[in-house]
Formats: sequence, C-alpha cells, structure tokens
Amino acid sequence: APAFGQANLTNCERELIHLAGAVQPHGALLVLSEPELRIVQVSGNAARLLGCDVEVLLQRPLAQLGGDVVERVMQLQRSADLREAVALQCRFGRDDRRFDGALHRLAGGGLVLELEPFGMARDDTPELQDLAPDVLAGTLAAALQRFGAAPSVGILADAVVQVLRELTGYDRVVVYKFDPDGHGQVIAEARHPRLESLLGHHYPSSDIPQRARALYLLNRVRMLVDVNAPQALLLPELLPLTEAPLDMSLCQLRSMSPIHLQYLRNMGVTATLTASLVREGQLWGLIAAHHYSPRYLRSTLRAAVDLLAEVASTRISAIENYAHAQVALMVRRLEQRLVEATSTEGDWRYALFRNPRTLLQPLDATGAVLFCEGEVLTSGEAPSTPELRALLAWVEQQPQRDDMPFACASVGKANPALDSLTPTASGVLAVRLSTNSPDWLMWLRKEQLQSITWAGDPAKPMVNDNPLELSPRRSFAAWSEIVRGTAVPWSNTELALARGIGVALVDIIVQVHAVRLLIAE
Ligand code: BLA
Repeated sequence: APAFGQANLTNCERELIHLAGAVQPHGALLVLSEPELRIVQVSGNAARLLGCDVEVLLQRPLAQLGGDVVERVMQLQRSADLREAVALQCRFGRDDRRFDGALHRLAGGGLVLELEPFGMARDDTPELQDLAPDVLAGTLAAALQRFGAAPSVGILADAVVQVLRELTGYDRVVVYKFDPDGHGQVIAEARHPRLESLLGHHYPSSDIPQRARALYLLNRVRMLVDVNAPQALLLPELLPLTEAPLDMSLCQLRSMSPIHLQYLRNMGVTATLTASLVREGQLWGLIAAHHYSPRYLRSTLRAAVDLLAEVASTRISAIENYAHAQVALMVRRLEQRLVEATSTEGDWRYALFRNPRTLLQPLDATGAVLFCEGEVLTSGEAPSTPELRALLAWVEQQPQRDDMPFACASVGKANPALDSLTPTASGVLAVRLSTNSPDWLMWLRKEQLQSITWAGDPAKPMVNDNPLELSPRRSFAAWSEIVRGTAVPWSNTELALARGIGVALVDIIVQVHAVRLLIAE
C-alpha cells in the first residue's frame, strides 16, 4: 500500500491515510509515554503554539512544563478509558496559555494529547466561538426535537443541513447518502445564496476510499481548517515507543490526504467539516460542510456537531426500520385488495394492474410486467412486447435460488442481446408465480442516467489520471461511466417485498383456481 502522500489515482484506494505523520498547523500534538507522562513525539509547530522549543519539549516530563495540563491529563487517565478522544481544557507553559485539548490512548499504550490555542477563531467567526452555554443548549434542544419529529429521511436531512449551517456558519452544508454500492448522492443542501447548488449530484464510490470510510466509523467528526496551510511534521518521524509511524486514526489534527486536498482545491473549497452518519455499524452517509475561506470551529462546537450527527443517525435507523416493518403491512394490504378486486372484477390480473402506483411505488420501480397464461400485461414504462418476451426467455434461463426473486441491475450488460432494453429496463426484479408454466411478475427500473439531475454536460469526457483535474465534474463523469447501463440496485428490503408479493399472488391464484374448479363441478 502506498505511504501517506505517495498515492496516485491508480492506487489511492489503499493510501495509508492514518499514518499521515503530520498535523494541520492550527494545533500541536504531543505523544506521552505512560506512566511517566514523558513527551516522546511532538509536531513541529509545537514550539510556536506552546511557546517553548521542540528540543525543550522532547523527553521532558509533562509535569515540568507548567500550567495545569498535567493535572488535567491525570484526571482523565483516572476517569476515562480513553479509547476514544476525550475533550479537556488546560493551561500550558510558563506563560499559562489556554488550550482546548483532546486526549486518547494508543492501542499499544501511550497517550496522544492534542492542543489548540484558545481564542484562535478567525475574525469572521467570533459569534460562533463565544456562544454562551445556555444559548448553545437551547439551540441543541430545539434541533433534537426537530430531528426526533422528522417523519422521513428527506425531511430529516433538510433539518440537518439547516440546523448545521445555522450553528456552524459554513458556506455550504450537504447530506451525502451512500447507495448499496457505495456511490453517493447529495440529498439535502443548505447554502450561501451566491453558490451553485449541488443538490441531486452523484459521486462514484472511488471518491472516498474504503480505508477512509473505515476510519470515519472510528473518528466521527473531521475538520480541515485551511486546505492551503502547510502541514507540521511529527518529530521524530517514528514513534519511539513502537519504532513505527504514529497511528493517527483517532487524531483530531491529522493532516488529510494530499489527493483529497487537491480535490477540494479544484472545487474551490478552502475548509471543511465532515460528520459521519452511521446505521447499524455501517457508514450510511456524511454531513459535509464546505467553506470558501479558512474556517476553524472550537472543540465545543465540534462536540455539538458530533452529538447532532449521532442523533440524526439514530433517527435515520428508526425511520428506515419503520419502513421495513411497513413492508409486511403493504404486502398484506395488497393481498386484501386483490382478493376484493377479484371477487368484484372477476380477474386478479386486471385488479393488480388497474392502479399502477400500488404496484410500482412500493418497489420504487419505473415499470412492471406480468406474464400469465401466455398474456403480457404492463404498467408504467416498459419495453415492447417482443423485447419483454426476450427478457422472459433470458430470466427463465438464469439459475434461480429457491423461492428468492431474481434480481439484476444491469440486464444489458449481463446479456448484450438485451441491450435495447437499457433505457426502460436496465434493472429487473422477477418473481415466479408458477412452477409448471412461465408465469412471472417483474418489476423494471430504467437506467439511472435517464433520471438524474446535473448542471452542465455530463457527456464531456474527462477521466484521466491527472490529480490536478480531480473535481466533482470529473467525479460525475467517472460515476456516469460506472453506472452506464445500470439501474439503481435492488435492496434486500425490496427483494423481501417482491418475494412477499409473489407468495401472496400465488395464494390468490390457487384460490381462484379452486373456486373455478368448484364452479365447474
Ligand atoms: C475523502 N472524499 C473524501 C471525503 C469526501 C470526499 C466527502 C471525506 C472527507 C472527510 O470526511 O473529511 C468526496 N467531497 C467529496 C465529494 C464531494 C465533496 C464527492 O465535497 C462533492 C461535493 N478522492 C477522489 C479520488 C481519490 C480520492 C479519485 O476523488 C483517490 C483515487 C481520495 N478522498 C480520497 C482520500 C480521502 C478522501 C484519500 C481521505 C481524506 C482523509 O481523510 O485524509
């Protein structure tokens, strides 16, 4: 794997970003041995920020350096397990400078102390940095209530971006949601009126390497203060406790990957704040804030952002779990409606297809087709009947898993002979209704590219290996290439729903046959 800073666009997926070996210059990092609390590694900017030479700091016990820092650290050693970073405030050095700090313990022992000088807020943010505790508490209480009452992910995401922008003052705040393949989409945005909107934009999974995603599960809030600020290297380069590079996974001050920094510069973004949205241990999405000049948020405000992201994550789980529970209910309702309609209209097939929304909406499909007793019925957007028969023949040949629906998000890629179906049926989800005749119900999804929004010309080719050209536009081109000929993938929930509907239909068909037989007798 490429070392930090050595990655290019062909191998950046594996860059060791947690071994950055450097911090952003707005804070100083000290590694302390335990139990002596001796300073064994420092960032090169410590001299300037802490007011004493690096030579003086290295190998010195923290207790000799003045201020109350050593008491604060020892207090946290006693009261917290420090497997996650814990905030502290302290004074350091002979001149008693004040700092916001964070402390955590390394897996192999040793403490990492990060210190940010108090009152280093930029001129444009004083009102935020000095929020009175009761004002902050009031803002948080109102936000928590608003998040808790959001009935859908869309409404929640809108509340999140509005609250976060108001609280932090960044020029743009978005919620970025991942699909099952890890590609992302901007689903909510609050922005300065002079900025162009990014709402609805898509990005390929490769924009955020797997290693970074894993890191963001551990370290939930990241701040980049100034994309152009020179980083401060750690001294010595290797941590003497282990003779290896310092694992910076949990560091607040970690320098970010140069590839990502270039991406941001190309977008014109100077500062970012990002918080993870996590659902059942997986990265569900990100809250991402951009600023077009340097921006620093005090750790108290970052803690507030952390809390809000945590509450939003919990609410997302609740909303999505509720949606899953609704699936069973929907199947039962559909079944009921079909039974009723069959008795009044005589034929369940027409009952099923009379109201397209009933059939399409629960599966987020753009079309549906029923093959039954040689007939073909369609709803929504669907290919021609000969094309559908070709699709049927292909689906019948696919290996079927017992009582599981057949799902494919890229029919034209799986079988080039069906390429002409791509616009309306890139995706197919099929349930078999009979074991002895080719009766199927299928849901269709059009190609993703047919239904997306993007400002500019998505067809413009621009995928090359030059990091200087990394940008959302290039990302979009890359994403377009990846998803060309594919539909939004079918989720497990949707598979379960289709299966439920299939089972219900088979029941109804059996009943109808039984009734017919009775009448015939
Ligand atoms: C990280 N890339 C990221 C992050 C985002 C994006 C949100 C997380 C940053 C954080 O949490 O602080 C992508 N940012 C976007 C996108 C938008 C945005 C899409 O604002 C759109 C508006 N990046 C690439 C490519 C590579 C790459 C091609 O585009 C490598 C081949 C690498 N992205 C990359 C790396 C990181 C990253 C290495 C980790 C940065 C770090 O935490 O050090």
